Amino acid sequence: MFVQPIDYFLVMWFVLALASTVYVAWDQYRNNPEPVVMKWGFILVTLYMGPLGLLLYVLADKEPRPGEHETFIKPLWKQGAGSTIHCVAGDATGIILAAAVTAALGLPMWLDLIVEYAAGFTFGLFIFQSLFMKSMMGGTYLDNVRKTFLPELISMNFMMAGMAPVMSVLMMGRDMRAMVPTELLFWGVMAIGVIAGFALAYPANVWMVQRALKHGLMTVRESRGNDAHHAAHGAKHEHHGMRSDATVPQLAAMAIVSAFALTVGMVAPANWINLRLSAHDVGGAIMPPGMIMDRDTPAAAMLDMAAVDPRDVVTTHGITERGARPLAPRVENGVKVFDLVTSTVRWTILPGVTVDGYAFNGQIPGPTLRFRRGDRVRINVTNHLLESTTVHWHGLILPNVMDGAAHVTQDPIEKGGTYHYEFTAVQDGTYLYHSHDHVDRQQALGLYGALIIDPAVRDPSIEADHEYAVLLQEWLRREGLTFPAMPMDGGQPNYFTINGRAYPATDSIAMRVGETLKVRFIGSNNGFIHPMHIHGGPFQVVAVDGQTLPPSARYQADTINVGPGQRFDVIWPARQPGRWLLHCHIAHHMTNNNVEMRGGGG
Ligand SMILES: [Cu+2]
Repeated sequence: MFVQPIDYFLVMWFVLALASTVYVAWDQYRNNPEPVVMKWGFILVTLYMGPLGLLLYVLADKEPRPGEHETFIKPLWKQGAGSTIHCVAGDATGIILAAAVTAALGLPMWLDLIVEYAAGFTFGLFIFQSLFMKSMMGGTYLDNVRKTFLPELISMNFMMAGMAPVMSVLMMGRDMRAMVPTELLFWGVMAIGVIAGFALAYPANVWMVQRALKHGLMTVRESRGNDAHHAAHGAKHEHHGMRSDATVPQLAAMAIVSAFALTVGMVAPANWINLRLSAHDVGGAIMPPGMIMDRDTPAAAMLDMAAVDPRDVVTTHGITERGARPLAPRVENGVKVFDLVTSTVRWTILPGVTVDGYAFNGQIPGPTLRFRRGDRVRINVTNHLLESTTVHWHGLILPNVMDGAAHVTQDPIEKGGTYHYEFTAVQDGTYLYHSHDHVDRQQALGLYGALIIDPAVRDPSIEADHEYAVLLQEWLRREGLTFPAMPMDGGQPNYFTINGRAYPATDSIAMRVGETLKVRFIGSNNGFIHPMHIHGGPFQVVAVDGQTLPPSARYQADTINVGPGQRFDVIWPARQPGRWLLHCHIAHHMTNNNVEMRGGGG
């Protein structure tokens, strides 16, 4: 539930709002001499506006000392506030109920706004004004509908002119949990919207009360009997007694301006926000800071770049848990069988720094699968992610249906499903496996691993005393959330890992002078090229993309560009004693969140 700091604030706000509402309700019914409709107006508005509603109540309406209500509520600003309360209570209730229903139905935002306006207006006019006020105003229900139509329209227009842009901008902002009624943030946005609507509707209400178009605050003393109502306006207190002196041009101009404000509030956000999307499309997604989201950004793009929801994490792995651990196959009828299971995990890349990612068998990178050329292998992939996935065996020659390209060679593996990949290894060398469904997102979040196929016949010229595979990845972690890193606005990474760890939490390889080390560089990342460099002299490149180079084609280098999907096997001799670095030569990739730690990072 607590995903962002604002969630703590929201809990505080709603506790205050509930406490304020309970107080206002208690005081209204115990002490305050005013009509039932106003009691409920203040109760609802305090529920929506929290402590601000309470403040308004005690400053403008709560009887300060017995018998003073009549004089206390006389000032025009209080009358205007009462009139606005009245409008907001009805309209906002309609709008909020409609917003919850339209979100549940998954209507696009633009239609949400229209339904909300209609619901707010209907609720305000037909129920809150006409029905509840009938007892106050006298006359028939239809008389009341007719009389209150124009004032209600003007007030509602201004109310929605304030509320609509707040809803559009905040619900479809960076944290789209605001679109989902089961999230506190949704109710927080409603509260801000009501406050904005109140502020915009207030001036018009002051004018309408002044011109006797609307009722403001009133006093009703129960003890004096049913017909002893005392309106605050002295002479205007009798039934049917409201005679407005507003002129037709005044009313027309007010109505036109309110309609213009409404149009701006409803339509203007569509310049910047994709109002065709619905809560079903993108509700709950939290977008990275700096991502460009405009009126054309499709829902799929938002889902692709959205943070992993920390509430989806099923297991947490500390700094002692390693990725890329060798996975021993079991042999069934001569077939080497591996089981891979995907899930959402919290993975530690540095002491105190975790990422929320997608893992095979709870590891980032996934387990290292190693077998021999000529082996028959079967890999059962079970998907426990909340989204579909597949696995592609990068660089392998195999039957098309085993290639793992979602929607191309197979249907994606849905949540809870399993796909059996089976093939015979006809190559040897360094390969990799990775997700091939929403690759942009899933591989960047950790769905990759090393695939090492030993030659059928040993070749001492490509062997070394030590061996180490380097699987590269970029990460974007901000505000406590992990987003898939990608070369796109808002997607730039700020952490870089080798085998799921950033320096100085990376591995060291202990060797003696004269020994050799075979490094298998694997471009398991998918957005950036990393010029990988080893200190202490050149290495020999002996294989490229799994293909062993003939001796005449092997070459010396000390830096090699490892692009996404590429593999290079290099042999590095330890020539001098000491500590020698292996790192990416893009200096920024040697930092952790832009910080160099103990001489490096990443
Ligand atoms: Cu790099």
